Amino acid sequence: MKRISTALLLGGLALVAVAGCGGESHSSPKPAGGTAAASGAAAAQTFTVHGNDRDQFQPGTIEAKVGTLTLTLQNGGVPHNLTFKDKALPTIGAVSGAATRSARLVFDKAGTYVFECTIHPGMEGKIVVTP
Ligand SMILES: [Cu+2]
Repeated sequence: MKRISTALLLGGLALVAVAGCGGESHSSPKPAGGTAAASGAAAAQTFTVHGNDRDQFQPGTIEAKVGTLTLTLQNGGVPHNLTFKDKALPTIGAVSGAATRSARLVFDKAGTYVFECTIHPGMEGKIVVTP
């Protein structure tokens, strides 16, 4: 009799743990929208991208020229990082709130460089680099 009640108790704990996983942060990220161009001369471009609390990068598309771009990440209450699929490019570690982090990106050639937040699968953006 005592064994059975222990098993029931454990089952109840497992249910509580699953129920505790509910919440907005588990919903799938929606595609990020918008396009904006980096500012400045090709050798000294700057841009700030925002990761919002709905797990989207805004804008989703950043336009830049072949050259050097200082990319700054600023988020809201939810921490996000910015990691390029092209591992030759530097990663920007997770930040939240008023904090920002930047990386200096050198683009030698035109192309589309996709980045993501590795904390939130599907949260992606891209930098379209033109000559
Ligand atoms: Cu994220």
